[in-house]
Order: sequence, then C-alpha cells, then structure tokens
Amino acid sequence: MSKPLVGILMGSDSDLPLMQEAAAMLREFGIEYEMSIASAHRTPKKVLEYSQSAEKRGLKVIIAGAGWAAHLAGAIASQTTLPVIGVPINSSPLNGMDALLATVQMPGGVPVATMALGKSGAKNAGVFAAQIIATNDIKVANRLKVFKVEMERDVEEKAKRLTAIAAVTAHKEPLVAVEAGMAKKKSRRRRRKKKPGGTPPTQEHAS
Ligand code: RP5
Repeated sequence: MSKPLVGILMGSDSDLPLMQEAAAMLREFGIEYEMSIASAHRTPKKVLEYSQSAEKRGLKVIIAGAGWAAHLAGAIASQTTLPVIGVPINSSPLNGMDALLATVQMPGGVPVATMALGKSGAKNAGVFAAQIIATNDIKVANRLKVFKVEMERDVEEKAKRLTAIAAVTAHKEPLVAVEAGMAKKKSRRRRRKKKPGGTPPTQEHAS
C-alpha cells in the first residue's frame, strides 16, 4: 500500500455517512486516502497539527467536511498551501446554509474550493481531488476520462428508456386529457344547474 495522497477530515462522526461519498470516489479512481475526525472548534490543536504536517506526510489535497459554523476547511487552508476542498454539511437547523456560507466566504488569499451541499457535494469533492491528482498522474487522468464517458452513457440510456416509455404511453395520454376535460365540463354543468334554485354556494366558493 502506498502513502495516502488525499486527507479527508470531518468535524464529527455524524458527518461520516456523507463524507463516505468522497472516499468512494477516491476508491473508484484508485487513489489512496486517509480519513479522520477533527473539529476547528472542539479540537483546534489537532486541526493545526494535521494541517501543518500534511504536506510533509505526502498529502496532495485535503478534503474537509463540516456542518454548522463550518470553519474546518478554512482553518486548514490558513495553515497549508495544499489545495483544500470544503464540503458544507447540512447538519444544522438552518439546513446547511450556515455551513455553506462559512465554508465558501473565505477572505482573499486563503481559498477553499467549496462544493455543493449534500451527497453531490461530497461526491464532487472526491472527483475534484482526483482531478487535482490527475494533473500529475496519467492513470488517474485516464480513469477520469472513462468516468466522464460512463456518465454520458448513463444519461443517454436514461433518455432512451424515457423515449421508450413515452412511446408506449403516448396513446393513453390523450385519453387521460379527454377524461380530465370531461370531468371539468361535468362539474361546470353541475354548478350551473345548482345556481338558480339550488343550494347557495359555500363560503369557500363564494369568495
Ligand atoms: C460540526 O458540527 C460537525 O461537522 C457536524 O456536522 C456538526 C454536529 O456535530 P455533532 O454534534 O454531531 O458531533 O462540527
């Protein structure tokens, strides 16, 4: 086993289910990674040590996921020149808006490449880390190319399936539309009949 090239840090074990998406992508591209928990607020010394030793230990990229006032990615970026990818996590009552802003709004000179909220964000963190590694690793670059082609093929297959379903159901749709139209006409007729001598409209309909 070779040395890990990517470090995945997260603020709490409650972030793990989401951050595993990043790890899964790294495995797909054959990239060694390490994973740990460190919090900018609860274990600031650990974050400092991790960030300052990362480059010497051979890491090329750091992925940092955190929720709430998510300062983890920024705190790491303040201590290293390695690229830092931030994954905001929607673990708070604000549904991650707090984490998103805390991660993305870095002051000039200390960038954090901030991903989307949710599963896609964690997945993209893995892909983005792979893209950084690929600038100096032909094997990873080739795997990324295959990944793109497969993604395109998946979408095309979905489109074909949808076209097939649409072709099968095409003749049913006009019937549905006719039935809906008929139902509307019937209720309009019923309302017209009731108006002159029938029961007065309810409060809801009168308004
Ligand atoms: C953040 O606080 C973590 O990244 C996590 O998303 C959130 C909640 O942590 P726990 O209270 O679940 O440990 O630091």
